[in-house]
Amino acid sequence: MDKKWWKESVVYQIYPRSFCDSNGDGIGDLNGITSKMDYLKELGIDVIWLSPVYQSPNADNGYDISDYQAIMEEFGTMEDYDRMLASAHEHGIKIVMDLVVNHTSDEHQWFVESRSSKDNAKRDYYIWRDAKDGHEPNNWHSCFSGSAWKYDETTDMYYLHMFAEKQPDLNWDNPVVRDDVFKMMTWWCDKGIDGFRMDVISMISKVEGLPDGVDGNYTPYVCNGPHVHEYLQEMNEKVLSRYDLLTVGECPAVTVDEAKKYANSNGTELSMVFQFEHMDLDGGETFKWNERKIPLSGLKAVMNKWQTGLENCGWNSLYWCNHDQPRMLSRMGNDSDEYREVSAKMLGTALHMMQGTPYVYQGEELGMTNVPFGSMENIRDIESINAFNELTANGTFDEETMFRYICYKGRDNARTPMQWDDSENAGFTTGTPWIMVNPNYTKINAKEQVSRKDSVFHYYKKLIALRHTEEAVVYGSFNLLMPEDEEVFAYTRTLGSTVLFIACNYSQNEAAVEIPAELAGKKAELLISNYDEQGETAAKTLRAYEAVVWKYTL
Ligand code: TEU
Ligand code: CA
Repeated sequence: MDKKWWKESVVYQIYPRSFCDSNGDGIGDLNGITSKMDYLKELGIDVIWLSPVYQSPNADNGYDISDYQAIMEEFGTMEDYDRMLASAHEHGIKIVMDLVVNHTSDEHQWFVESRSSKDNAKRDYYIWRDAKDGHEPNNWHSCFSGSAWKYDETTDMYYLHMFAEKQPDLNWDNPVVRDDVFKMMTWWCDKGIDGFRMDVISMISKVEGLPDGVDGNYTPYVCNGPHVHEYLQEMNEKVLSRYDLLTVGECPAVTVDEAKKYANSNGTELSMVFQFEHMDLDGGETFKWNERKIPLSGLKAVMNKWQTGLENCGWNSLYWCNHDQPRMLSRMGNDSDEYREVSAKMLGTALHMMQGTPYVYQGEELGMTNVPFGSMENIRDIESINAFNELTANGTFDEETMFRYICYKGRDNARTPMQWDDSENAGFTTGTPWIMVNPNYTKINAKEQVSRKDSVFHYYKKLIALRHTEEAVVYGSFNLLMPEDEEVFAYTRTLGSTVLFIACNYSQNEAAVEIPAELAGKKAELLISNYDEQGETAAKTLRAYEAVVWKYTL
């Protein structure tokens, strides 16, 4: 298998608004990130994925960009950015920028011009259509509730927005748009950045004619569209291939077969994709709002499909959470005082020992949990707010139920401030935070965890280090064990004569594991475990949320 630095790396995602506030305005910023570089170095990560820091009116916290070559005022200046980049590089940490080019803000100069008249030179930068029989051009739903079309009085036409009204979709079929995007990307690459995370990049090519979907479902006409690979190959040829980058495409509705193209090992498109199938197991894509847990057998089946499906022909990304998902611990583990740490370590083990590039979302390394929001007044996320309004108005849920679902699945769970210490506002800000702090910061915070050797932080540090010291963790082939079992997630990773045996108990009960025959009774080295006492060889039962990694040399 081709060796690449980005296959051997662990990425840490920073959501800048909530990471660290350096000037007391309640909003995280670039100088705040720079001040935490030593912390990230100690954790041992290789790459930072920075959620958007560009100029933005913040309808969707920076995923609505009004100038790609300027920094959001609240976050600082371009000088602050350059200092952060230099500091990261001095620490041996790379920076991957979030590239949001399926859409811009409606306040971007391109859109301001585009909407001004039908014959404006930038008119075709966006997707404009006439009304159809007096209503929207088609029946597509927006990801953020309501129709995906917005009527614009100036020219008596509609524009397409797959997300919020303030996020008009760019028209990628226009070669001038592509060139402008590529120029902007080149400008960032020349600054010395190390890659791009590409927001909803699977959605940039829409099926011609924009046909109605069943019940308004746009997926077949928007995701993995007719020209998406052609456009990415063009991007690769004109920009990406000229630098040494980590590129990861966020790809709603991607299948393994599609991923083999996006992340092909010839390197003609991207390094890897974010797939969603495992996140959708509790209802995600079809219907997000519920209180379901992700079931283990389903999770294993999906992970197995991706692990084996991309082996030797692509590359996986690995994640349990990000800024769009609730906290993994509350969704897949156990966030009670008794099991929080042990289950956080178990989930980390299950993820980090698979093949692919792991992503750690800020606070995951501390075992941060979902948030007791109390009321809708504390919710900031446009997706949650719009969904609340739509689904309570149309009678799908009563307000209480919908609010409960938002507390369980809403994106704000991941967006409350990073918990640095037990001082006021968790040490995130000296001012008033833009979103509430999780009250559990007094017991869950970085300061305490860094000072305690058996913390989740130190466990993650060890997991990350294993990727750098054990080649089999990076390049070993994956083999799922016990596929039907509802309690144990076990697999092996094999590289040459090395076999890693990974067993994780996803449940609170004691659970039996089957040790593969070729390993049974053999001497092995324990690489990591979330329980203190371990025997000489792999045990046949796992305690509550126990995780072990044994290394065999055959
Ligand atoms: O998310 C795209 C996406 O697929 C989301 O709709 C996601 O499924 C949803 O938020 C889960 O509830 C990206 C960004 O990661 C997200 O933060 C942005 O809001 C969105 O694109 C628009 O740019
Ligand atoms: Ca600030």
